[in-house]
Amino acid sequence: MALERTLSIIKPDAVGKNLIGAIYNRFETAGFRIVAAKMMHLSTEQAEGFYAEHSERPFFRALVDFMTSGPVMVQALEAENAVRKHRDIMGATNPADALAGTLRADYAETIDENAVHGSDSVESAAREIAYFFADEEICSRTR
Ligand code: RTP
Ligand code: MG
Repeated sequence: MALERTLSIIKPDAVGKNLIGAIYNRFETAGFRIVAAKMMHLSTEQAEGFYAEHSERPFFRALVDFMTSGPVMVQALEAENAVRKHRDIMGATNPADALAGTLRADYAETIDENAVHGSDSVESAAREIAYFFADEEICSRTR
């Protein structure tokens, strides 16, 4: 099976709760390699551009306000089946629906502030990784 990459964001609530290390440990224990990473405080324009697909949804303003409320940790993760595997360890969008042992069940309280983002398809992953990282910033062990 081919290696895949996904774009992961530790959101401002989880960064604020000092959970970067705990969440990185989950990624590494699950078999991901962190191949690029940066801490950022997103501008309104960066957050709006990242979540452009949701621009007509009623929660868009709140989502942008939350994502710009503090620093985030952005990483590209590499593994077999990375997109699916990362969605599985994140858990459902609403932490109330997330399976026990997932990041959102363990570290988030509400659907609006749900600790982590993960790409939802291989195509989104490619677009989202390119949104934050130049090719030369990705330190893949595979090349
Ligand atoms: P994400 O993009 O952040 O990884 O989350 P997701 O795929 O699980 O959920 P998505 O549908 O892409 O929604 C993006 C973020 O918007 C907020 N949201 N609120 N109130 C609502 O019904 C609602 N639906 C979505 C969530 O914070 C979600 O993470
Ligand atoms: Mg999404």
